[in-house]
Formats: sequence, structure tokens, C-alpha cells
Amino acid sequence: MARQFQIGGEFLAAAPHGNGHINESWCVTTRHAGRPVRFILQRINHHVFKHPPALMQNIERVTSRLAAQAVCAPDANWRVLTLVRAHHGRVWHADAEGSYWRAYRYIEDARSFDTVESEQQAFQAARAFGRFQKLLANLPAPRLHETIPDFHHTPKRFAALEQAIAADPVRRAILAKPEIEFALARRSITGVLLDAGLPERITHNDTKLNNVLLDDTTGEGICVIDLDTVMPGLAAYDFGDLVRTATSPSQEDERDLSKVAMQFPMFEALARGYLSEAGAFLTPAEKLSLAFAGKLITFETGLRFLTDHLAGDTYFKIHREGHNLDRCRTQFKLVESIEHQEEQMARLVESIEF
Ligand code: ADP
Ligand code: GN1
Ligand code: MG
Repeated sequence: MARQFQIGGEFLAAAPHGNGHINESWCVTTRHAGRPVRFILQRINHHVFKHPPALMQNIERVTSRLAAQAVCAPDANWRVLTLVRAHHGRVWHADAEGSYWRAYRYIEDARSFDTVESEQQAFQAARAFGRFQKLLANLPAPRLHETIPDFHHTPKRFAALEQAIAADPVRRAILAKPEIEFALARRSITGVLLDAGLPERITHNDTKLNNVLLDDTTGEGICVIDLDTVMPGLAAYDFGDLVRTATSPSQEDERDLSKVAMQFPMFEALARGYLSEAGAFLTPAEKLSLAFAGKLITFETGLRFLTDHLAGDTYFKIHREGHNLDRCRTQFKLVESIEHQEEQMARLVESIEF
């Protein structure tokens, strides 16, 4: 597959790369003028992303826009994902089985983290996503394609859970009773962001900590990656998913729930990092929505894991029996932890000047 793209040089190796739940990625190494050069090759999951060419058009527009702005800021250290074209000139290649592929140049001397290790990392990650939103705020028309319609429509996610409970196709509802009850008791929060009259922005929508690369030497957040879900959304979704993935020291599938907790200093670092960039365009109402968004997106992600567990694990890749239920449990534990600190979180966000 690597040979379908304009990566040149002599093919040396390819190995699976990353921990994503949806697509498949490989790191490809070739030799150019005696030196190794790396690329990321990805197969897009077309069961999840139904129109890969439209998705790739979004990514092409977004990366071009970011690259154009990088030219205007030559002293900035941030970098932009660069697509590598296939030999026929498009930025994707469809194989004989109907799968769509793409390639990016590898961003060297930087890496992503699955769990947060320091406040500095939280600050840097949030700052990079805030800058990403800021740089895309005035993307010229047309509107980006919705690569997954209603992606963060929490009431629809809630309805999907109710349907999975009713259908119970693999008879798992009985063993997930505590999680189902936890979810059903919180229906009233599902519509809060949608009903708040917040403006539509271009958002990333999958801002988990491992979707930003931090510089190996300086720790600076230098590149936002995983752009499949970049589309119209609410600014709060991106901040919320950062709270979900960068405030607890635990893995998303940790089985020891005593390790799962929203650490306030990490939240503060996220809020300061995000607002240091996004503060330039956010309205007061959007700023107010940030503290709540962490709880909502964590809850929503828990709903999605629980729904997939009940449906028989058809969406998220799993690596063990009950994996999605374990993931759901960490999300709900984190929701509880946030519930205990909600007021303090809101006060902190309010107090940050920008
Ligand atoms: P997934 O949808 O599987 O999460 P990602 O696009 O996030 O796919 O890529 C998986 C991992 O590969 C990332 O967490 C990151 O560590 C690495 N990665 C992706 N793209 C690049 C790139 N251009 N340069 C360096 N590393 C990358
Ligand atoms: C998926 O592709 P990946 O692993 O970055 C999912 C996100 C979830 C996340 C949970 C397209 O993200 O929405 O928040 O898993 N992506 C899609 O870890 O559904
Ligand atoms: Mg990813």
C-alpha cells in the first residue's frame, strides 16, 4: 500500500502504530539519499466514516489552511500535518476491497501520551487544541462536511443506549445493571450544551490527549493530529474531551477504579492552556460552558462505551472480554469525581482573565 503513495525512496519497513479505537495506522520507513524517512499510513474505517472522500476533502482544506497560517508565523514552533498524495494525484487511495487509505509525513522529535503525567503536559495539550480552533475560526465557506452526523448530540447518544438496553441482542444488560442505572439517572444533563444557544465553530471533536504531539525536548504542544472528526461543533466539546482524557492519572480502560479521579491541578492547567489561545475568540457564554463540558463529554463517552458493550462490541476495537464495559466504568467514575468538584471548576474558569 505504501507504494501507492508518492513517498519515494526504497521501502525498508512498516509496523503497526498507535492505540486508536477506530482506524488502523502503520509507521512506514523508506530510505531517501541514504537516510531513513518515516510516514504514517492509515486505513480509514469506512463503517464509521461513511464517506471517506468527503472526510479527506475536509482534512485537505483544514491542513492547507493551517499550513498557510504557519507561513505567516515563521517563528512559531507548531507544525501541521502534511498529506502525501497517491500517484494518481488524490490525497487518498481506494483498494480493491473498498477500503480507503491515506499517508502523512511523520512528525519527528515529538510524541503523544495516553495518560497525563504533568500539569505542563495538560497545559500544552490544551493550548495546542485552543490554537487549532483559533486558526480555523475563519475558514472560508463552504461549511465542512459532517463526517459523522450528530457526533456529540448527547440526547441521541442517550436514545441509542435506551434502544440497546431494550434490544439487548447479546444478553448483557443484566450484568451491566449498575452502569445502566447510573446512565438513566442522568438523562437531564444530556441537552444542556445543545440548548445553551452557543455558536457553531470548527472543532476537532476527538481531542483526547493522545491526539496531540508534544515536542520531545521542550514539551510544547506542536501538532494536533487525528483530523477525521474535524467539523462544525461547539468549542466546549473539545475542552470537554480534554477534561475526560487529561485530568485523571488512569488509563481509559483501568480496572482499578480507585485510581480514577479528576485532579483539580490538571483541570486548572487545561483551562489556562486552552484559554491562552481560545480566549481570543470565545464569547462569555462559551467560556461559561467549559466547566460543565468535561462532565458531559465524559458522560457521553461512557454512554457510547456502554451502548457498544450491550450491542456486542461492533464500534470500538476491543482487546479483551468486557473491554467496553471497563471503559464505561472509568468514564462514569470520572463523572462522579467531577460531580464532587463541579462548583470549584466553574469558579476557576470564571476567574481566569483572557
Ligand atoms: P487513530 O485514529 O488510530 O487514533 P491517529 O491519527 O491518532 O489514529 O494516529 C495514531 C497514533 O500515531 C497517534 O497517537 C500518534 O502517536 C501517531 N501519529 C499519527 N500521525 C502521526 C504523524 N504524522 N507523525 C507522527 N506520529 C503520528
Ligand atoms: C475514538 O479514534 P480514536 O481512538 O482517537 C472515538 C472517539 C472517542 C474515543 C474514546 C470516530 O477515538 O469519539 O472519544 O475513541 N472516535 C470516533 O477513546 O468515534
Ligand atoms: Mg488518535
